[in-house]
Amino acid sequence: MKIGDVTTMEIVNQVAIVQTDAPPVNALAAPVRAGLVTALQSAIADPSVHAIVLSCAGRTFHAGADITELSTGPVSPTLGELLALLEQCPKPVVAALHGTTLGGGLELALTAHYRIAAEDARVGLPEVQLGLIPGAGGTQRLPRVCGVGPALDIITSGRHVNAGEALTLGIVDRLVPAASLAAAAREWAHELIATGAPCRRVSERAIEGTRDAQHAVISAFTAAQGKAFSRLHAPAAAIRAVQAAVDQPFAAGLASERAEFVKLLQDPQSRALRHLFFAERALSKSRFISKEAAPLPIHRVGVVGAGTMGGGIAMNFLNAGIPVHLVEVSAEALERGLSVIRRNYASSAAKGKLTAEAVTTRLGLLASSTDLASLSDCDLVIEAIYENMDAKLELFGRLDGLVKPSAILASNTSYLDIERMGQATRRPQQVLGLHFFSPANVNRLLEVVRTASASSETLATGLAVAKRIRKLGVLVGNAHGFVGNRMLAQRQREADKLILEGALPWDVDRVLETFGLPMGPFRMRDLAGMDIGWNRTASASSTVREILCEQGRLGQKTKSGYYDYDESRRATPSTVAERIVLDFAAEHGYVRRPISDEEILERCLYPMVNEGARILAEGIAERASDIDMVWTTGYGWPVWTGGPMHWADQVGLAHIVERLRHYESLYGADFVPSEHLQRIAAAGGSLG
Ligand code: T1G
Repeated sequence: MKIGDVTTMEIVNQVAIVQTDAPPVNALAAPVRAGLVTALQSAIADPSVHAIVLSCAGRTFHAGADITELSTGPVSPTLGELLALLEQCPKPVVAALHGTTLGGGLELALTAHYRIAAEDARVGLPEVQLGLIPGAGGTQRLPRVCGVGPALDIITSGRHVNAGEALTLGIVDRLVPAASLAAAAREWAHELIATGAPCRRVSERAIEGTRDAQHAVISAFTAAQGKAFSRLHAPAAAIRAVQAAVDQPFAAGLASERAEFVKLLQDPQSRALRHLFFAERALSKSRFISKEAAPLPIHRVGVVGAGTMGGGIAMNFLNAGIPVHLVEVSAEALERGLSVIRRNYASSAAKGKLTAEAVTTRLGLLASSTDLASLSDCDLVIEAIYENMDAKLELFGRLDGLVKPSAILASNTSYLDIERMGQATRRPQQVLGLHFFSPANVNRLLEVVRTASASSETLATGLAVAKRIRKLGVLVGNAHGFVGNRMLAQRQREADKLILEGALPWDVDRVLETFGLPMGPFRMRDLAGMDIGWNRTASASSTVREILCEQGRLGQKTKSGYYDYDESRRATPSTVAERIVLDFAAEHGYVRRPISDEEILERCLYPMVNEGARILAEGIAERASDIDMVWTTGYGWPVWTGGPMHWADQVGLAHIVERLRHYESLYGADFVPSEHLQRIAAAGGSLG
């Protein structure tokens, strides 16, 4: 019978079967909590009920608290109130877990007296990924079922634990095939009744090991993390909460956990990470893709160009089990490309990341030739040839005549006009950009570039392909540099100017790496290779970068660039590079001056925000949060700031506009605040 909006309860042979049906993931929102409280109260009061089963319909048992509610105040019955009622229930309660039982869902299950799970279920406490810690007893109960060490690992990593490991750790008591979970849970409840089983409360259990041993585990774990958690607040809070579980009685430990949780709830880091949680899920919704648009099935992929990018692109599809045909202009170039792919797989196998048979399977899906016609049966062909528009136009024209009518043609270009490439074919509606980021087989970002002609089906296919090869697909407009590189250019320009005006490359890198970027612009150039886009014949010592290339200082691969590199690629600021910078600045009339870290940061990042505002105003990105996803996923922008646009909103747009105007007065047009940014700032609004 219906107990609440999303809750039903059936009483069958003295067992109350409570089921929640609140798609999409049975999040523990207010109606769900209210239904469970009502059901428990009713079952407790009903003398015909001797045991209770808690279950969910749909794809998963409760996947956590409702994250959307976290930004608003708690609504009664709170999760804490529900779990207190559950904990004190005088009749045995069995939680039947399937799907992904996460966060508050697992905390609810741990408060039940017994736990049975489907063999393919997963459990976890991923709150740290939201900048939080479990706030409903997870840090107190998990150590009591699996010990301090595994609890610290699970809570501070937020990782999912598969059913087998959960059984081994004692998080769940029984595993059954998914199809028989409901029946097995019912039968177990009957068994508990028949055997007079107690209400086994986790809160009443002691944590395994002596107090000293538990402290030793916590100390060792903390030490082992090193700097892994240095910038994030939640993991350290989680460790403190687990420490409280060890040192304090349950009720006091629960209060300590609550205090840590409430503090994190207000923490800007958690707001930023919760922003990114929803930002990622918004990506699949686009006004440019009709809801009826069905992605084209992709059974075979062609890749033209077996260079660094082409080879990496091909690996993504091989890794997803999709056959690839790789084409190059010559046998030598093809062999070079194939050997890089083989070497990458061999390296993964050597590191234990792939088994030998997995490598064999993947390479078995790879065909190659120097003949474009061999792509005739591909459903998707991606060109990854050199960045030359004429060459790409000619290639698209040839491909158009060779591949099947339904095939989609994609370009991996970093900044060229893909609509023009589409117009070189008779199928512009089936042409789009698939802009991979180096290293193509590792970097999770994929800009799916929407041309004016591309159909909904083509765009839907682009996003579906991204998901299938485990990339984060961000739909972007067809403008020079799309989103990521267009904003990156702003930062690179300022970085190059700053080292002539008074800073040195390692000053700029230090400031941006201290901000949280994994690598500053100069260290990044050394890594990628200084000679990308460098023309040896035309090079005329016109920039510091040209001079470094002319002197063979191509970066890490030559053990010298802006930095010098030792055998293990450790970087040291190069006195040679410093001399080149200083001489170049002198020859070009720069009067060097001390430049503050604040100026370096503002001049590198605020123009990026400004460009992001232009990108939004032009519709090249549909949402500010899309830009945040591009930068946090593809460039390592620190997730705890939420991405450049969320971060700008926190810094304050009026302040950013004021600082841009200040730099405009000193350095001119590069700093003119965009119309969009000024308008939002003046209105006291936000980009996101
Ligand atoms: N709250 C609200 N909405 C949620 C949600 C949640 N916990 N989880 C998912 N959704 C929505 C999501 O926004 C999307 O909506 C749809 O469900 C499908 O999600 C006290 C405080 C469960 C593994 O962190 O990891 O408990 O876009 O696309 O790929 O200690 O969702 O369709 O409108 O991701 O199949 C802890 C977060 C919360 C789990 C399913 N729990 N969710 O993945 O689908 S904090 C989590 C996930 C907490 C307590 C604390 C995944 C998933 P829409 P999806 P999926």
